[in-house]
Amino acid sequence: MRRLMAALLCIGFVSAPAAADEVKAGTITIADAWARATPPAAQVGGAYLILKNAGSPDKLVSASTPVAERTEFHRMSLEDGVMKMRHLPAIEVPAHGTIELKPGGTHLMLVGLKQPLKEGERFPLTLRFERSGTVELQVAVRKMGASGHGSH
Ligand SMILES: [Cu+2]
Repeated sequence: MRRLMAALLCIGFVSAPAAADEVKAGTITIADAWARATPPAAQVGGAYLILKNAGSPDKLVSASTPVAERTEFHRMSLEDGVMKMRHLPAIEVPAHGTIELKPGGTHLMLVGLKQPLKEGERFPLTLRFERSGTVELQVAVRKMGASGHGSH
């Protein structure tokens, strides 16, 4: 298993800093998938993307990547002046709606990072939708920003 993971990492990481392409799964288009570069000892990282649905209501029910032990859905929101993070069981994508996962909002949380996310690299991410099925895409790693996952 460990060897398989290592092989996946080797295939997944290529030096291609260009913007991630759009990928389709059923009625869903996934665009602009990116993750924030992490410091060397980081255990978690945030990943973001845009989901556009051209059809019936759907749900993102799971996500996984070889670079982390698991991928969770989180939502950050300001409540009574305090930033709170909630764990979501799934991310709803309304009919003919667009959902933007972004820093400070709903995001994918890569938990148990197996290596730092380095600017300019890419890694594979698999998304599974309730109706639209499963799709693998590449996530572009961008530089560490000022606003981020401070509350983790
Ligand atoms: Cu989070």
